[in-house]
Amino acid sequence: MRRLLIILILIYAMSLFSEAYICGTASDLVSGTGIPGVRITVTVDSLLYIAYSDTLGNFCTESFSGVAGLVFHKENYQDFIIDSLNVQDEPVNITVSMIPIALNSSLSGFVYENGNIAVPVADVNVIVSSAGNYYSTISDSTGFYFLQLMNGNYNLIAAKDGYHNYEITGINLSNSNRLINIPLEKLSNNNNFEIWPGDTNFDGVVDERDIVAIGTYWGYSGTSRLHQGYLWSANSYPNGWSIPEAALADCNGNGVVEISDVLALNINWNKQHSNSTFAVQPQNHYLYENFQEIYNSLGEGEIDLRIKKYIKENILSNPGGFIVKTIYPNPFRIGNSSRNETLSIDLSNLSNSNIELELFNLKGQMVKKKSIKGIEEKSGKIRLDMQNLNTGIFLLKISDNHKTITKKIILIK
Ligand SMILES: [Ca+2]
Ligand SMILES: [Ca+2]
Repeated sequence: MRRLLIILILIYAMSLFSEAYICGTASDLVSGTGIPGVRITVTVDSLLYIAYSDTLGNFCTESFSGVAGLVFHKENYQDFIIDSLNVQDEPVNITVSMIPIALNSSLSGFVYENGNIAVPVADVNVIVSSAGNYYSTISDSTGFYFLQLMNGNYNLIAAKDGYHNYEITGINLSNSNRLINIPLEKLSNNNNFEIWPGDTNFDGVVDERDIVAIGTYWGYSGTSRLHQGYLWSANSYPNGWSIPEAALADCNGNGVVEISDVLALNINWNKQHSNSTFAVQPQNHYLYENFQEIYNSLGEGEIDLRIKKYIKENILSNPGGFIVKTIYPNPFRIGNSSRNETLSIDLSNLSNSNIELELFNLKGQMVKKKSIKGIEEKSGKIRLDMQNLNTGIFLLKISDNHKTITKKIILIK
């Protein structure tokens, strides 16, 4: 009894001095969702602790202090092992991505620009096919793509607007993981932009809509322009920007998109040029916080107030932008004339804006286009006529004034 009491006191004393613990999330590398029921075995010296992740994949170990070894184990996943993790006075937060072993091969690599590994290309559609089955993913901000696949022979196509497609045929996967880097080459016409300081969307006039590209590419940097400043004249496009549209947002040409570029809208407000042949849409999804920062830094002058009003009504009131709820049917079956050959795109969280649909084949050629202006409803269905198309993979680009979403559409017989 007395001995038990001493042990209890010892355990209590240890808990007083061992404040640190490890918490975190175990998630599936492919789907990104949390994995419930992962057994986390923690070994510290000769002590052993076991914890399990909850329904969301979150876990916390008991308190301890020292250098721990961790093993994450769950059926149908490769064990995830951390050899040594030093846990002293502070709680440690970790995220582990576990690799499913239900499928036995993977294809991964980096998409980078023109053979230059230092410039990753994000948002590239990587589509692989084998015997009529298609699998796809989109490269992340580091250019990394990952696909878990069955054994077999695959063809790969990487596609992104503004770049030549890249194709590889006959990739053999058999119980092994392949790393294939993809060099993407830019289409040369990206360098044909002229830069008029303030007209960031290149529609020929400086107005409040030009704030969208500045907020979208806030903080982006590239090479500076030959002639810097706000003078209303055509400047040639400087090479060295990973996203060409971001160079247009660098209004003063100092090589970075920041607050001084907003000044170009004030200085050149309502000025026009007739050199625009097309308006440029920002390619990436905008970050709400960037527009909030711009909004907060604007003053009370007439032009500033107009820009603020535009930001408030079109962006801040609509955080996250529009959402594509469903696209139906996809795969789309063609060649049956008794059916109504339209694709139905169900959108929500719309702001009062224009929606543009553009359908591209994998050669980058636009095969269908539809514009709808002045939408007042918050959600709705848009129908796209799909007649006269062949089977294959198509990319549907859905844009409003400040966001673009690209979805893959498969046409089958
Ligand atoms: Ca403009
Ligand atoms: Ca700048």
